[in-house]
Amino acid sequence: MRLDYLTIFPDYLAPLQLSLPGKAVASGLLDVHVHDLRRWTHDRHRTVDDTPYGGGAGMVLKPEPFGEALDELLGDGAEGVTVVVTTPSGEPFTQELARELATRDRLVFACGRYEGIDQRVLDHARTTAEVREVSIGDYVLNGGEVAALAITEAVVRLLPGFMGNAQSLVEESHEGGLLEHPVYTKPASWRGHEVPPVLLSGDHGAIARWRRDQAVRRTVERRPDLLPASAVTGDWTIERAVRADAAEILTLQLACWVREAIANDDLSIPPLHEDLETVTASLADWDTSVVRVGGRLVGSVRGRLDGDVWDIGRLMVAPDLRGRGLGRLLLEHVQAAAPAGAATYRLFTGKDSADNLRMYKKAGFRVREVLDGRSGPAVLTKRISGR
Ligand code: 97T
Repeated sequence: MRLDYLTIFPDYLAPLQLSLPGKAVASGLLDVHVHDLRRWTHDRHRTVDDTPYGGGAGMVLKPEPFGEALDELLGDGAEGVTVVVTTPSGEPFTQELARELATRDRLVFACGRYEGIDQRVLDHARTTAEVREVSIGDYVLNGGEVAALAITEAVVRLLPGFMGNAQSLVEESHEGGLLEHPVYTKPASWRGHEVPPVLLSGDHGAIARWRRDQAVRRTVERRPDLLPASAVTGDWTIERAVRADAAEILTLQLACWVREAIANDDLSIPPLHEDLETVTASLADWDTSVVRVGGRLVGSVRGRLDGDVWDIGRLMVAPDLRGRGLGRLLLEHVQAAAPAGAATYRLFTGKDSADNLRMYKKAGFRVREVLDGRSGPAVLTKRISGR
């Protein structure tokens, strides 16, 4: 595979000559070329950037140097070549994309700096080669060089013949799967910390179960976004509540609003003081939905019309299933249930319920007022689009 890099800081790419890529170069597997973008400038100051049209801060990399560089590197036949433009606004770099790039004959990395590269460079390159704008994560770098290095390492280790990549099949479990379980080696006791005894038991079934459990726990804790929707809720259903649901709704309601009461330092909130009769009666006054997982009631929400306002309330999710999008799902569901006469959604939440407020704001709700002076709940509203 041939790799080209266009950069105004060629020294930044020195690591390519070292260690693993370096060995792959020595073995003839890789052909690496780092180019100083200024080679394709013609003025005395070797200018590569200019101010943005339309104004604004920062500088934009001029089209001419990149254009001439790509003309030279791509020639007219760019079959099998992918131009990789590293940019914070690119598609996310993943193991899947690494595998795709590893199938190409050549990669040409265009490392951006400043506010980016004149868009026409990419538009023009697309007329002859495949162009991928790629981001390595949601954070800001000074330039694309480090991103290009990260992409290079992930791609090169997948190339057939790259040292020790026979195990790569195993490692690809990362994509879409669970995070890895923790690992330990000798000694069994170190500075007062013990290796979990199950790993010393010789019981391979127990070890496999423990590792799987650890992997799931880590994933739930650190990367709930990796969990498939089915893992969020197993086999879930969302249905209109019936009278027989009242007791379970009350139980979940008490569990959820104790948390609310603590977060807002207020034990007087109504959901904590209702009895079964009140909840049962409310099912007649409100359009209430419940989510069940494997038969268990784990979430609920309700809505009802007040003039042209669709009041949303009692959005609750079982404590062990928080952070997996179930609340958002219920909120979507109850909004979709608003009848034709509704023009605005309205809901209440504790003014100090940070997680709730964040979710509602993300869904487009805005705080209108805080009732009862400082202490009361916040009222949030959102216009129903097109009404
Ligand atoms: O932040 C950047 C600045 C320039 C070029 C690339 C990046 C970047 O790429 N992935 C994340 C950030």
